[in-house]
Amino acid sequence: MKKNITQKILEDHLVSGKLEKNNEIEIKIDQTLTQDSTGTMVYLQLEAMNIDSIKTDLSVAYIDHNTLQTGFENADDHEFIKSAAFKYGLVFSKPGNGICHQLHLENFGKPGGTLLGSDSHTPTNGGLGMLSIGAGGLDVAVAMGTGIYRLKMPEIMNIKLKGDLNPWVSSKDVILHILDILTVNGGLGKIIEYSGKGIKALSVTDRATITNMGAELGATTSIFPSDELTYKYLKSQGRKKDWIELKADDKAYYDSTIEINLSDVVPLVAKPHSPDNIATVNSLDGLKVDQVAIGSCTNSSYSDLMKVAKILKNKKVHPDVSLCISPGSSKILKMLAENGALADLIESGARILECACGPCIGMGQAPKNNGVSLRTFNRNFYGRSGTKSADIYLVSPETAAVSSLEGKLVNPESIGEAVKINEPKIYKECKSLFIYPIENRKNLEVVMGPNIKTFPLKDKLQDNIEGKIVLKVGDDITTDHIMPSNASLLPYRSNIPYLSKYAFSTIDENFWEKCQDNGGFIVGGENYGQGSSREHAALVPLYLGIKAIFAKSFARIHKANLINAGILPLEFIENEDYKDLEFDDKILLLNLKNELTENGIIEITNKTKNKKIKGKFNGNSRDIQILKSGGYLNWINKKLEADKE
Ligand code: MIC
Ligand code: SF4
Repeated sequence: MKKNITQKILEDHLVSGKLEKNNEIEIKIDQTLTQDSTGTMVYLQLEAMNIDSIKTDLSVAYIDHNTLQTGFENADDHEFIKSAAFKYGLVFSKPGNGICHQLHLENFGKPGGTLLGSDSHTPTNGGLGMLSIGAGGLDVAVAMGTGIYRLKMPEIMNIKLKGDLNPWVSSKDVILHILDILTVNGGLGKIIEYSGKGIKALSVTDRATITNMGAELGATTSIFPSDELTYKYLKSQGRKKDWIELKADDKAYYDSTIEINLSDVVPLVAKPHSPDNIATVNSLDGLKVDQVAIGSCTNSSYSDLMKVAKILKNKKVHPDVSLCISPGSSKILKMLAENGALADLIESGARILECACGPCIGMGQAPKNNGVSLRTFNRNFYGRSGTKSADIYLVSPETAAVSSLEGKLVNPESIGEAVKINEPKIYKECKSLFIYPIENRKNLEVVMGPNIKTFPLKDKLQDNIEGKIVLKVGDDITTDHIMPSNASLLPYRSNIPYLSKYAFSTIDENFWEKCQDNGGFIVGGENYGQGSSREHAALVPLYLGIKAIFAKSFARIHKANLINAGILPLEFIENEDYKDLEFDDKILLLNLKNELTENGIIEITNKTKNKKIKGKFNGNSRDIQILKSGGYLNWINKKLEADKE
C-alpha cells in the first residue's frame, strides 16, 4: 500500500492496535516536553506514579509561561520542576531561555520521531516532520513513565499547497486562510499532512507557524515532509545527523484532500474573539491600534523577527502604539544582538520583552481599557489578554510591524517592496540556559514549596448520579473560559482549591457559589473545551463536584482530560436535546456501572422537566475502566502495581 507520512511514522512506533481510522492504538513516544504552567501537575503525577526512571529517549522540562515572579509562587514552581527534572534525568530549560516549541524545534525535534507535549501547540515540531501531539499533563506523565501514548487513530487530511506566496504574504496568512476554510473545529479527529510543490516556498520555521496553528483547527497534529529545506535547517542548527528524508509515497491514501494555491492568499487578520473569525487586512484598513505584540510560539523565529527589524529600521513606532517584542529563544535574541537588529528594534521604540510566552498568556502587557491590540499570536479568546474589554486581532509579523509604524491596521503592501530574509546558514550556539541531566541521580528528592498542593483524586464512579445543572454554555467554549489564565491566576496552577474560585469567571461570576451545593452538571454546545491542553479545566470542575458534562461535541484534549480526571463526558445523540436541558434542572443518571459501555448510550433523566433524553459515551473500554477507577492516576497505579507482580 502507498503510505502517507503519518502512516510511516505510526507504523514505526506502533505498540498495539491496527492503523485503521477510529481504532484505538498505542504508540511509542520518543520525546516529551512540558512547560511550567502544566508541568507542575505533570511532575506531581509522575511522583505519584512511583517510577524509578523515564522510558523516553529524551524529555525536556521548559519554563516559559509563568516567568513573571511577582511573589514566591512561580519561583517555587520553577524550583519544583527543576528538582523533578534532576531526579528523573530530564533536560531542564531555565526561565528566559525561550518558548518551549521554538526551543524544541531548534534543539531537539527529529523528523520521523514522536513527541508528546503538555501543551496544545506541541504540533509546532510537525514543521520538521516530527509527529508531535499535544496532550493533557497526565498523558504526558504516563508517556514518560511507560514510553507509551494511546490514541484513537485519526483521519488523515492532505492539504496540498501549490503556487508561491505573494510579496508581503507569509505563512501566518496561509494558516489564517486555512482557518477561514476549515474553522476552529475543522480539524477535529484529523491529522493534517501538508504536501505539494508549494511547500518549497516555506522554510522550516514558516512550516512550524502553520503546524503550530493546526491546534486552532482542533487537529490532533499537523505535519510537513522532511526535505532538503529540513536538512538545511537542521544543519544550520548543528544537527544534520538528526535529518532523515521523509515524504509520502506517490498516490498515498488520504481520507480527504484540499488544495490551496498560495498565490490566492492575501494578508489576513483574525478578528475578536476567535482565530477563525477571518477578514482581509484591506477590509479593516485604518483600524486604530493601541498595542502591537510580536512573538509567541507562532511567530517568534529568527526570520520573523529579522523581517520586523528590517521594517522598523530607521523608522519610529507611532506615538500612540506600544510595540512589544518577545523573541522565541535566547539564541535568536543573541543573534539579533550580534547582527545589530536588536539595536534597530530598540532605536525604533520597541519594548523588548523576555524570551517567553509573555503577553500571549496574559503574563503582562494587558492592553488598555477598550484597547485594540494586534498580535502575531495564535489565540484571541475573550479575556485571554488580561483586559476583558480589549479587542485582539491576530496578524502576521509583517502586518504587525508595518501597522505599529502607522498607528493603524494597514496592509504591509502599502509600504512598497517586500522585505526578504535569508535563513541563517549557521545558528549560533547558545546553551547556557539549558541544564543537562547528571549521571548520579540516586537520592535526589523533589522540592515542594508551600504553594504546591497535591491534585484532587476522585472516588470510584458512583452507580447513580444526581444533581443540578449548574451552567449552560454555547458552542466553542474554550479552556480559557473554563479556567482562565492570566498574570494573577497562573501562579496558582499547582493550587486547585485557589483556582476553583475563578472557574468560568468570564461567563458566570457566581459559578463557584453555584457549585457549593455538591457540584452538578454542565451543558455545552459544539467543540466544548477547545484550546489549551490545561488539565486544570478538568481538575477544577472535578474539585467543584462536577460529575458529568453534556455537550454536542468535545475538543480532543479536553475530552481526554475529563476522562483522566474521572468526569463523564456525554454527547447528545440529537443536537436538539441541548434545548431540553436548562440551568437548575435536576438530572439523574442511573445504573452507570452497567450502562456505561463502549460507545454506549446513557439515559439522562431530567426530573424537573420530567423528560428523558439520550447521551452517547464516545469512549472505549479503557476509558470506562479509568472512569470507574475514579481517574487515570488511580487506574495506572493499579496497572503498574500489577505489572510489577
Ligand atoms: C495556551 O496557549 O493556551 C497555553 C497556555 O500554552 C496552554 C497551556 C496552559 O494552559 O498552560 C496550551 O496551549 O496548552
Ligand atoms: Fe506560550 Fe502562547 Fe504558545 Fe501557549 S500559545 S505555548 S502561551 S506562546
